[in-house]
Amino acid sequence: MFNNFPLWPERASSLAPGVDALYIFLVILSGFMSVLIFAFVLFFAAKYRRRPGVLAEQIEGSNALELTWSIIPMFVFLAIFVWGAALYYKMRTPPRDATEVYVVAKQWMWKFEHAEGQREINELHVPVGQNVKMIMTSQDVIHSFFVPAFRVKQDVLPGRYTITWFKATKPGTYHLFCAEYCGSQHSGMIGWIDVMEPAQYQAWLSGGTAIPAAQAGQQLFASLGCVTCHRADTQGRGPNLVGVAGKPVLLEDGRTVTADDEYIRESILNPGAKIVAGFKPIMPTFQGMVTEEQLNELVAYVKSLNQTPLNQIPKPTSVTQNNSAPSGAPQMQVQ
Ligand code: HEC
Ligand SMILES: [Cu+2]
Repeated sequence: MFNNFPLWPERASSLAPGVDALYIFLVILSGFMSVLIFAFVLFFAAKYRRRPGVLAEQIEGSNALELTWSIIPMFVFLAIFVWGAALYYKMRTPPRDATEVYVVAKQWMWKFEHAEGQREINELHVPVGQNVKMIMTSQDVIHSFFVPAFRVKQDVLPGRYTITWFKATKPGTYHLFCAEYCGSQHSGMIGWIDVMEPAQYQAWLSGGTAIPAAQAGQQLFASLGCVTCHRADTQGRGPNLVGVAGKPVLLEDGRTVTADDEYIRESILNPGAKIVAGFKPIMPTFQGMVTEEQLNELVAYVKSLNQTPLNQIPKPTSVTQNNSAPSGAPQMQVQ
């Protein structure tokens, strides 16, 4: 019935029904209150209209009435708060088993790199039913990653990571928008999320010879000289990075922070910001020496050290930076 007049974009992610339910609840509640208030206004306007010979009398307040209209709304607002907070928390917390996609936004395109190494521009292939975590940054100005069908919107900022996640529930092609005015061709900064059946997705993934992000990161780790300080033993001048990612790190100033994506990123760009306890601030900054993509690969590599010990990561056979395209997925390299 509403096919040509959709009130909502398609619901294609696990988060969509929850977001819509809260939204519908708020609309109905606001509508109900507006109707109620207008009804009372009209009713009282008629009831207490001016009539010849009738004088207005002073009506004192009523405690019962005041308490009722304070306490009932309080519980309604608290319910909205708890509901909204629970939903927000869920949206902000990527499940642990999520696969990771690195996103670099720039004027005016979206660049994606899968953990498996596939690179895409303005198009992202994901399997249905899989949690996908987006680790996003911008090369220039503020952008915003917005997929209405997933009910996902997250600002993408230069100089840091922002995170979002989704689990697509329906195969299909969904619009991706930039939702932050970012310059003259902002309106053209659009793309597609292709949600595929898992088998189809596996076929798509294996259609190329991409170097996994972590492996590309390992090459950089060697070529940039990180490996001279960060060794797989305890003899290096920097900390052994095996098992660091995701764990608490004790800092020289006594604080403890979690080594999340943002921490690892900051350690590379601004090593002096957080000094690991027991180490000297001798690590040079790599600001300006690595692209956003290379930074993502380094972060992916440091995280991969949790799964495989440093010396057991298979050595890449070729040291090419250009990945060839999987069939059906044109790939471009843009800096
Ligand atoms: C000159 C030696 C040196 C080089 C080269 C170096 N680092 Fe470091 N790195 C250190 C030291 C020392 C620390 C600990 C002090 C600190 O936090 O700055 C450290 C800390 C880190 C940390 C935080 C580790 C933790 O346990 O919390 C990460 C991540 C890191 N480095 C990554 C890199 C990467 C990636 C490169 C190459 C792009 C690199 N480092 C190059 C010496 C180095
Ligand atoms: Cu933009």
